[in-house]
Amino acid sequence: MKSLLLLSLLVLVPCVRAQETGLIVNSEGRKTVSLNGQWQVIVDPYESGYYNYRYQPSDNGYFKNAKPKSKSELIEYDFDKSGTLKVPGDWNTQSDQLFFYEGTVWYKKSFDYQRQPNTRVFVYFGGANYFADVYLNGEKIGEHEGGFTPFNFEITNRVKDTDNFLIVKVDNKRRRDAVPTLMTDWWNYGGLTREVKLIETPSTFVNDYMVQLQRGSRNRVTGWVKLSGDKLNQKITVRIPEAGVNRSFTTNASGMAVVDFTADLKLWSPDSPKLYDVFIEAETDQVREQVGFRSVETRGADILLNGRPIFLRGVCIHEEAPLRGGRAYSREDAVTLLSWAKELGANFVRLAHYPHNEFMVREADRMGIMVWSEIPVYWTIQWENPETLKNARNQLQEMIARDKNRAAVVIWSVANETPLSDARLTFLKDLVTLARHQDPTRLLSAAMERHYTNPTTQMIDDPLGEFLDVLGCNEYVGWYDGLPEKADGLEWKSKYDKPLVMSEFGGDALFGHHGDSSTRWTEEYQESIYQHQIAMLKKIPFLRGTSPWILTDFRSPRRPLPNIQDFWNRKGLISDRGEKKKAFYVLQRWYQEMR
Ligand code: GCB
Repeated sequence: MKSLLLLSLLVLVPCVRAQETGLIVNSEGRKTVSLNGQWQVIVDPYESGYYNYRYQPSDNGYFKNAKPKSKSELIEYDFDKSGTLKVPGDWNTQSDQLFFYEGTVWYKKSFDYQRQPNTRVFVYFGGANYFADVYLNGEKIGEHEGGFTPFNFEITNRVKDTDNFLIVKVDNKRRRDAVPTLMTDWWNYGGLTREVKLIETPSTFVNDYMVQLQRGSRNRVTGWVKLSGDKLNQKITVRIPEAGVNRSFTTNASGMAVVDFTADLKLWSPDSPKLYDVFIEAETDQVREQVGFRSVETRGADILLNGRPIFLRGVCIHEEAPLRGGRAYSREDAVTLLSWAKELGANFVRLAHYPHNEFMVREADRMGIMVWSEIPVYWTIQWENPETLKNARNQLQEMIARDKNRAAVVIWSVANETPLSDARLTFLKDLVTLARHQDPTRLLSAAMERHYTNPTTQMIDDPLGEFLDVLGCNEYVGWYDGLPEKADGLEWKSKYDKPLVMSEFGGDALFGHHGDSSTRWTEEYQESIYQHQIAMLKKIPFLRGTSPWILTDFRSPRRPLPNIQDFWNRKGLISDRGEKKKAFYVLQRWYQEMR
């Protein structure tokens, strides 16, 4: 019996990730102190605040925030006399000088903090692009790689009542071995791009939990609760008052309890995005969250939501702030973007090409929009480099850790348009296995490779398809691949009996630029692509979703064409100023027909 329990623990309690002792989720209802606002900054292109002139890490870097103690002491920096930048926010759109900058910027924020007895304090970053070294009061407290996932460090024994200074070195230099690698088609916005806050918890606290319907079930909730602290053995209760759930469990010596109960739940769906107040109560702590419950699975080529076949009427979105440009980071940004998606008739969004800020996913939960979320394993990363794999694994784990309780998220995707090779397959299979282990409830996908077997047949037989639940394909028939009419004679075939989501298609148009439908860059050309594409898509028997590229124009250094692109990818159905192009209405009409 004991070994059975242990076995089920091993199966059900996959892994508690990365930051074992830290807060993984940004739990609502906790005491938090925002560190958003203006931070003092020093731009440091040669990293002379980090390395000495022999290129060795210096003991007296800028993180010491030193001040001359006498009139003759030499100190060559001064945060207090340098400029400021707003956090959250990218640096590129806050200063003309930093628009194309890729390198290091040092951020400093001073604060006071009266910690209550028997509490713990964490400093929490929603995201920093790309590499962050974090120092408190002159001492290093941690570092983090990856531009799009949250991280936190405990500062309980370091924080003082007054005059703390938090310094973060943020470096967004691209690297060949990083994830993403050197080449992307989006702007490398640098900085503390998401919220920064202090979070206070009791000394033993609910570190993390997962409560979701078991895959394939519509009334059995399974998951786990994990405590962190020195009183790990506790009774914990999961309550969902509106559904009459009040169940208690006991955590084991490592603070872990398996949660498993049945409940009569009104299920979450785009038509009825029901969220319940869920209380996780331990003896020493409690958290409250809004959680929706829904099942998602596949059967042959069908995607089933709550047991019923559904078509994912979607659109791709970059984390580009609507109207003002720059990285999106706020609830308002999320509401604007997702409202446009709704207006289009979408019930689904593909959040490309990295995990977006948490507001996007939480608003999608509230608004009833299904989400595909992915990591920036994009194009040609270093498949054979174990450090690159480790990095990709970590980003995947952090993405799942943050959003695993969001009903809106139905698909995790592990890669985008990666070229076929054995090394790539081994790498991506590893990510698939990891994702399934960490979250057995969701569907897995990737935007895969496909190829022509003859001029009119597109074949999906990428070996990765065998390991995925949903096939994703990007195609640009009518833009990079022939003219729009080419779609008319195309037939799609698949080696797999699995649903296909056409995860990208489209073409560029500058809003307000008009001409006939064969003139590139006009709204009419883009409109024609959508017309021919839709006619083709309707004929694909195993198609179960579409997320054309893309909701709004977004910045890209690869797009210099003057007066048309001006460093914007113009494939948006909506311009960077919020103006809807003709193709928007073509897609809207199709999505309305399908409702
Ligand atoms: C793609 C990529 C996407 C690009 C897009 C384009 O296939 O996945 O990141 O932005 O094409 O516009 O070329």
